[in-house]
Amino acid sequence: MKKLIALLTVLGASVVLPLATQAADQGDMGMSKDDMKMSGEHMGHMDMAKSGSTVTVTGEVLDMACYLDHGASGEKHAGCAEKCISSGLPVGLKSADGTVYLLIGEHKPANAELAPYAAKTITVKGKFVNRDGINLLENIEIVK
Ligand SMILES: [Cu+2]
Repeated sequence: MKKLIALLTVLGASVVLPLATQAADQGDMGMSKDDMKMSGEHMGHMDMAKSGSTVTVTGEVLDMACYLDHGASGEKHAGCAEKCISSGLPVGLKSADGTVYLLIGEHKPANAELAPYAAKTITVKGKFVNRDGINLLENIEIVK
């Protein structure tokens, strides 16, 4: 445990988080043991970001319905993704490290703004939260 905290401190201190504008605070991150295990095994650098911090993430805009159902993403699925997102289905962002985030606005959907970017790569700024293994970026702003 001490070793892990030391590692996180090093990562946080050395801006190894290319996608996060704000690295996690050093030290205990308020995570349970299970969260820690998960970040080590499955998650990229981004996940070192502290829940509640503002981050900037670049990734592909996903239609979560088709992505979760049959892994649909990319160019070939762009048309369907745009339809699905326009219709109000959940929107995601898949970063280069493979981490997927749900995207929402400030207590409202962001689908209308995001639909034109379906299957395209954009950069989004928002408040990062992770609960029960699910990543959320809220109050999002499309940076580019
Ligand atoms: Cu779709």
